[in-house]
Amino acid sequence: MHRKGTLPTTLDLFADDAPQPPATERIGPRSWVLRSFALPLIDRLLPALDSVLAQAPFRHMVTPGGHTMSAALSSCGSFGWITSPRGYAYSSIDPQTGQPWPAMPEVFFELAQQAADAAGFPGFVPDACLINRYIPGAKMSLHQDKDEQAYEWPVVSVSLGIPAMFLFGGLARNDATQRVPLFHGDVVVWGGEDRLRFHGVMPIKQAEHPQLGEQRINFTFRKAR
Ligand code: MD6
Ligand code: FE
Repeated sequence: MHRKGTLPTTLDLFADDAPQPPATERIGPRSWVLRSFALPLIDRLLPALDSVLAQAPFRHMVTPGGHTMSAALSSCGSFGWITSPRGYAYSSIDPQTGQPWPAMPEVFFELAQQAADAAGFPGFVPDACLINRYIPGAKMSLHQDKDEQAYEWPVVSVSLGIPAMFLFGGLARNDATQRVPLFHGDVVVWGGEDRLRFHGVMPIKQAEHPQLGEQRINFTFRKAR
């Protein structure tokens, strides 16, 4: 798309003939990475996130084993994910404020539903959205998402801010893991036979994002009940 007499601009990188990474990558039989899928909604997502966090600020939860998680957590929707000495659970009350969790913003819901639909799970109605914040050095150890009552629905995971290396394993803790780099706007959806696969996040590398600064924000949408 070079026009004679004009300098090439960065827009040329996105010209039709430039090599582009695939927009959708399959990482399991029913698991997909939807590249940049959240970007069309980003101008609505960020203010909605701020308003949720004003009502339910990030906090570092302590696992039943006594470890403080390096990622800070909040939630919105009917149910939030909490830790306690008795284990992990979904609760309709934020233990830090004694109030119900903030409602799930409409734009969050739209994004989760569109992504689930695109990945072959139409009709997804999430009732819980966990919000994780990672600063450089924070990580998430390999785990399964198994505190929900509705495994027939997928998990929809949205990455914003600085990049992460996501680890996607198998149904057994010791199964080999794939490394999947995730960038601002990418959405991962998995369900069906993949729903209980182990996964985690490697320690986040130092970086700065123009809109979000030195942090990665991850939303995971689930149907908890
Ligand atoms: C994260 N995500 O990406 C952590 N769980 O920050 C998760 O633990 C996760 O991304 C279930 C499904 C998708 C996820
Ligand atoms: Fe998880």
